[in-house]
Amino acid sequence: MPVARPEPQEPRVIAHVDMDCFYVQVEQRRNPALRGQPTAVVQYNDWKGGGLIAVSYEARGFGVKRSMRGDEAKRVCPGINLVQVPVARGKADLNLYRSAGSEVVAILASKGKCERASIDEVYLDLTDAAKEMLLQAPPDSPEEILIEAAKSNILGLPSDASEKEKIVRAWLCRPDADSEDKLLACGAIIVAQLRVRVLEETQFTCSAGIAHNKMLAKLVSGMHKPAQQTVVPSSSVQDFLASLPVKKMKQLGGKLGSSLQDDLGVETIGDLLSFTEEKLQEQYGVNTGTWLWKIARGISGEEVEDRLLPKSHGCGKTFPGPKALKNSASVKGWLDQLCEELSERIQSDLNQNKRIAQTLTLHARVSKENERDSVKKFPSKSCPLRYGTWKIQEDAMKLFESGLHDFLEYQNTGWSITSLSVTASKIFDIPSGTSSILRYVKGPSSASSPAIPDSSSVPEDPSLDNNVYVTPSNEEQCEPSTSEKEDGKKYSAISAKQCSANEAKRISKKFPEVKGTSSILKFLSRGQSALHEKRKSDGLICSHPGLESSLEASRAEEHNASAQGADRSSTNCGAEPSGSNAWMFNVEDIDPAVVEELPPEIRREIQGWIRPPKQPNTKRREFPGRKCSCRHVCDLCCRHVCDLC
Ligand code: TTP
Repeated sequence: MPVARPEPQEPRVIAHVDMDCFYVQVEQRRNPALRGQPTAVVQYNDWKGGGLIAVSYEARGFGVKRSMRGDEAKRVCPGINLVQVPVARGKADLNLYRSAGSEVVAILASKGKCERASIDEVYLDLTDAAKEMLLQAPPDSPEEILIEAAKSNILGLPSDASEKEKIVRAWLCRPDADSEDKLLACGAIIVAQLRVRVLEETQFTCSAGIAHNKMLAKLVSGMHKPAQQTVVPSSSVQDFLASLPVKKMKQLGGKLGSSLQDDLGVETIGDLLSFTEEKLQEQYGVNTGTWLWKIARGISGEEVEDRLLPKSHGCGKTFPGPKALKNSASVKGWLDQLCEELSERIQSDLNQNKRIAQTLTLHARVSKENERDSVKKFPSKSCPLRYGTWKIQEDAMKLFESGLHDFLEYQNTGWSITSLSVTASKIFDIPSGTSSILRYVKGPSSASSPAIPDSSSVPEDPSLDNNVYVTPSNEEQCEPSTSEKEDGKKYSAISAKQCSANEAKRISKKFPEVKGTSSILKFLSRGQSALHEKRKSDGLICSHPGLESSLEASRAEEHNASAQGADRSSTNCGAEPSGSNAWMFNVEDIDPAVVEELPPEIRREIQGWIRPPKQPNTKRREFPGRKCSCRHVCDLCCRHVCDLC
């Protein structure tokens, strides 16, 4: 649910940069013969020529659209080149595109705070860079303006004038401009410079929006594609929003947007101006009401996050129609493959970025035989993440079994799975001074590397204890079997035989109590409790049974739920269980960018959870004649009727 954030005191310069037909450009760089040709990238599933996921602008000129399949695209544009997405483990392998995106991010991040918003999108906070330019080398001569900046589209200026470029040059150098516009002009020049660098260094073109906030920058970045940028001066915000259809706004594409249309007759963002803040709050709650009132005026306080790396990693696969999985063996086969990929990705994140993921979540789309229209969803399940491919595979399978148990409610019926995914979330930077732990969680073979060790197996942090642990000199030597402390006392890392159930229990129970633990354990334990407290206060906690108790706990919960006549939500959110081995995860830990990579059905479900949290709303309201049947997380608890339906 949208939240109105406080506005910054000072004007900011924010850019949203979006690559043009990104996967196509990556393929064109791999095969330059495709440059300038109508080209599309198609899914690995080649039914009817495969679904198009990226379409070049040349192909778009022939009427080819992303919604088409390859066969249809060929009918519309016989000369089209169809390139298949690389495949690994029987599913799309996006690594090529991910690393191409990282190349671009590395360049863009050189000028200010940079938030990687998806595989091919980035937000930049260029306020400091723009201020510096204004102080050191303000644009004062139209002739000296970089050509790419002179080609900017500036809202409010005539866009089709024959002398557009001249007008833009003059606007960028206006001596009588107010300070906001001067900063924006500097921002436009900086973005143009960055886009030129991206082209020179990666061969990719991109488009951008430059405005005083994220919302406006994002709204205009795709306005003039490909390879162009659009600037939103404050003076043109009202005109721009007046005609902007509500559904174009990021958070208004779904039920809130439909409610605005159906219940208030609002078609454009500008239409919202006729409602007072109180009226909007009365209708949609304090937070959403204020947020709507502000966006109608182009106000948004959302900050650019300093984040170049994803908040989570996810791997998913869909099994449409006859490909649906109907038995545990086939689920295990696919889960093993998904987990193998996930394991490789978190291992490489650990090795390269010194980041550690803490939560493993399994999502699935399941229907019961003969009950295809049932609204009951498969409950997503989470547990502490243990490093090592086979451990992730084992835990994921247990999560699946636990979810299936809840889903089937003791019925002895057949089922069929149309999508599966695993996500590693709650990723933390490993604090400095904990390098020895890295030796434990990484290893030459991820399949043999251990879980995050428990307190009994982790070397003490030298900074905290006199028992100095000598870090092994290379990875091979520190295979996680048995190591010896200087005092001769042996300790072992978690052995392959130790089961996941104990792991869940140990991590959630022991961390806070461990004396003289390594700093990573302290860090993790601190992170846990801080997050827990925060989520409790936010009313955001989603409780997921630890592995050991998942079946028992879910049975008990189920019993409770049925006793209360409550509908268990698909996110398994609910009152915090009293069991000490409960494991908490926050849907906010899942990166929206990663969600984009998941199968569409799962994506929709998760996107329902990861809307920004809403503070408790004291004014409860109802839409007459409507009953909630959705699975939104409401602002009081997960079993209440949600605010939007
Ligand atoms: P987009 O940025 O949505 O689109 P695009 O870059 O292809 O084209 P545009 O110039 O209009 O921005 O998506 C980025 C990449 O993400 C896209 O190249 C392919 C991939 N993608 C999918 O795999 N599935 C999808 O449903 C979408 C929308 C994109």
